[in-house]
Amino acid sequence: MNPYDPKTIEEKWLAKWEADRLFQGTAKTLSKSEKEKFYALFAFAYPSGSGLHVGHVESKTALDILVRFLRMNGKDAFFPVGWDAFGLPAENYAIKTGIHPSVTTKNAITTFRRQIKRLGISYDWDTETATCHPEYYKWTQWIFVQLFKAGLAYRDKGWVNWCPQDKTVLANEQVVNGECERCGSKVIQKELEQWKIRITSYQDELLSGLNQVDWPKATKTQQENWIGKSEGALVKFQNGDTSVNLECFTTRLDTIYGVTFVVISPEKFKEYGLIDQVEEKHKDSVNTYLDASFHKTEEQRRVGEKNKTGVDTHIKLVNPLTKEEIPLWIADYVLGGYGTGVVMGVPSLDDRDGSFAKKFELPIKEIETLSQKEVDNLLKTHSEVFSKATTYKLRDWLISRQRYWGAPIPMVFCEKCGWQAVPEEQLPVMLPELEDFTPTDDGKSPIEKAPDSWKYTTCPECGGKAKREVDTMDTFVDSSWYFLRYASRNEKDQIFDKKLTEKLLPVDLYLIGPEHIVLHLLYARFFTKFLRDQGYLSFDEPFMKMRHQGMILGPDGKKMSKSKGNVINPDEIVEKFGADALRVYEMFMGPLEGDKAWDTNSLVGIYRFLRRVHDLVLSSTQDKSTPKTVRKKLHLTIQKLSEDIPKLKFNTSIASMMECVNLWETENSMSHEDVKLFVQILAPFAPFLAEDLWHELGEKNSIHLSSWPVTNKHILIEDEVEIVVQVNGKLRTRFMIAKDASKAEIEKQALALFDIAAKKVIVIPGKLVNIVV
Ligand code: ANZ
Ligand code: ZN
Repeated sequence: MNPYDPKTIEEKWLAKWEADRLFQGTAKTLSKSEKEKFYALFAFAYPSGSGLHVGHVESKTALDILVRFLRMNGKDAFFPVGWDAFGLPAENYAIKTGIHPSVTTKNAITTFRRQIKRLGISYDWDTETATCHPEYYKWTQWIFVQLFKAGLAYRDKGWVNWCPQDKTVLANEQVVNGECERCGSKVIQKELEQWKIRITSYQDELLSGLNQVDWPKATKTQQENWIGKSEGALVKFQNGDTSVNLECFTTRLDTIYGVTFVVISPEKFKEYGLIDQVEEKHKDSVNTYLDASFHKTEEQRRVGEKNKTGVDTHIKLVNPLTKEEIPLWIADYVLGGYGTGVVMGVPSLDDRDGSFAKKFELPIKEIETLSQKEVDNLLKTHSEVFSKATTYKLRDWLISRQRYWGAPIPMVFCEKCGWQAVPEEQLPVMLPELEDFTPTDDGKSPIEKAPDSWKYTTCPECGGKAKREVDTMDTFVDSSWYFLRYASRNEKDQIFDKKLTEKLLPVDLYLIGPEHIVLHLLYARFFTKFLRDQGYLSFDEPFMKMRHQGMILGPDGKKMSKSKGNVINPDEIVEKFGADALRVYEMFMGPLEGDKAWDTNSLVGIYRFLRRVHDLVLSSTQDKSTPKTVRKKLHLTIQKLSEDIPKLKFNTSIASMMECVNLWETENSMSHEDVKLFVQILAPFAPFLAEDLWHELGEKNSIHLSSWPVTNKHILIEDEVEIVVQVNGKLRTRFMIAKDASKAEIEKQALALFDIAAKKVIVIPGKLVNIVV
C-alpha cells in the first residue's frame, strides 16, 4: 500500500480535471438543462499582489463544498469567478515603481488563479472575467450611458476630500485621521463638479425590497440605516420682514414650544446667500466660522460633536406658534446634506441642542410635549407653517474619480452642445496608455496627460470638436453588476443573453464577508432594479440569500497582518499537508460565521485523519461485511451531512465523519459498497483524496459526477441504541445494543471491549458507560 502522499495525488487529479474540463462551460449546458439551477456567488475579489490568504480559503472552500454537494444531488450549479481588478493599490504601486497597473494586475490574477485551482475550488473558469478588460468595461460604460439617457446620471457640485499639498482629490480611504495618506497634510473639503448617479430615485424600493430576501438581520439593518428614512415635519421660521425664510426638518413637532433658537448648517447658510442679511459688524466672525468649517471633513464634524462650535448671526427669527423672537446660529453639527440643513433647537429635550445651548448660554425652556392629537391638530390648523415630510439620509452616488486605473466615464464635452454620451457603437472608450500616473497639479485625473488624439474627438451631436471626460468611475460601479455578466460572459454584442439570464439569475446564495458591504450591496441592488426597468432583467433583487463567513485569525487570536508577523501562507500549508487537509481543517475550525484562530496542531490532526481514511480504504482489499454498529453510524453520518451541508454547517459534518471513521477503524471491517459510500460523502470536503480512493476502488468516472448516497432509514430505526464508552471520562469507542438491554448486559459488553481492570463502572442505559480505572 502506498503511503498517503497528498502532493502526488492532488497534482495528478488537478491535471486530469483540467484536461477533462470538469465543471467548465456550465452556462451553456445549464441553458439547455431541465434540472433545478443553483447560482452560488462568491464575493468579487481584488487580486492583490500578496496573493491568496487563508481567509479566502475558508470562504471559497465553504461554497465549493456546498456546490459539489448540490451537483451530487442532481442540481445544476453555476459557480463563476472573476476579478474586481481596477483600483487604487495597483495605481499607487505604479506611481511608486512606474510598473503599469495592467502588468501588476495581470500577474496578481495569474497567482490567484493558480492558487485557487490548486485548492480544488470547482469554479467554472469559462466565466472568468475582470473589470479592467475592455470587454468588461465596455459594458460598465454602456450602463453609464443608459443611466445618462434615463436622466439618472448628471453633473453636480459635490464636496470632495482635497489635499492642498498634493493638489489632488482623495478617496475616503486615502484620508487617515483627517490627513492625506501620502503627505500627511490636513485634508480639506472642496466643492467640485462631479458625475453623480441618482440612486435616491430608488430609495423606497431599496427599502421595501429587503422583505424579499433571506439575509442576516444585521446586514438588512445596515441597508435601512444607510437609506435612513425618517418621517417628521417641516416648520417655517421667518424674520420680522420675512426677508429670511427657513424651513427646519424635525421628527419632534411635539417639542415646538421648547424651541429657543434655530441652527443652520454652514453649507446652507452659504447656499442661501444669507451673509447679505448679517449686520456689517458681525460679518467677520461669521465668515471666519464658515471658512473654518469648510476645512473640516464630515468625519471631523461628527467627532467634534462633543465640543460643539458655532457662531451667532444676530439674525432674529420668530417661532411661528408662540411668536417669540429667537436667534439664528450657524453650527457645523448640523449637516448640510440632511433634512433641510436647518434645525429647530430644543435644548431642554435634545441632547445635542442642550450641550450647544449650555456652551453658548442660549435660553433653555422646560416644556410639556404635545400629544399626537395636538400635533395632528397643528398640522391641520396651521398648514401654512407646518407640513408633514419624509427625509432620507441616502445621497446620490458620486462616481467621478480623478484616478487612472478605472473605467473612463464615456462622456464628451462640446462647447456648443454641452455634455454628450459617447455613441454606443464607439464603446469601449479605451483607457489610454500612460507612463506617468500622478494627478495633475490642479487635481485633475492623470488621464489629462493623455495625448490630444485620445482627449479630443468629435461631438456626436454637431460633429464639432469635443473633449473627452478624463475622470474614471468609482470601482463600486464595476462591481455592481459583475454577477449579471458572469452568465453572459461570452456575449460580444450584447450585455446579457436573455435566455441565460432568465435561467441563471437571481443569485441563490451570496457568500461575502460582513465588512464594508453596505454600499456594494446597495449599488448592486440599485443597478438590478434600474436594468429591470430598462427591460433587461425580470427580477427585483439580485441576491436571494446571503451569508457571511467569519475571519481566520492568526495563531495569536489577532487579525492576520504582515506587521504582526502572524500571517499563515496557504501555499506553504498546501505544499506540506495538501489542499485537502487545508480545506478540511479550515472547515473544522468552527462555525463558518464565527472568527477562528489558526492552530497548526489541529491542522496536523486533520492531516492524520485523512491519512487514516486513506490507509483504511486501501487496506480494505477484501470485501468484508459491515458490522451493524458501523453500518448504522455510516447512515447516521450520511443523514447528518445531508442536513448540515445545505445549512453550511461544516464543522459538525466533519465531526460526524470522524466518529464514523473511529468506529470503522475499531471494527476494521466494511463492505466495498459501504466504503464507497463513505468516500462519496467525503468528496465535497476532500475532493482530491476522495477522487483517488474512488478510482482505487475500481470506479472509472469522476466521483464528483456520482450521486450523493441516500440515507437508509431502515437501518436507522432498528431497535438498537448506540452506547458511548468512556474510560476515565474520555471517549474511547461506541457500540450498538438492544434498546431494552439491562445495565448488567451493557456493562458486560463494554468491559469486553477493553483489557483493563475497572475500579468502577457507571452505566447510563441507552447512552453511556464510563469505566474508571
Ligand atoms: C427638534 C427636536 C427635538 C429634534 C428633540 C430631536 C429631538 P432623525 O431621526 O435622524 O431623522 N436634525 C434635522 N436635520 C438635521 C441636520 N441636517 N443635521 C443635524 N441634525 C438634524 O433626526 C431628526 C432630528 O435631527 C430632527 O428633529 C432634528 O432635531 C435633527 F427633542 O428637531 B429634531
Ligand atoms: Zn456639439
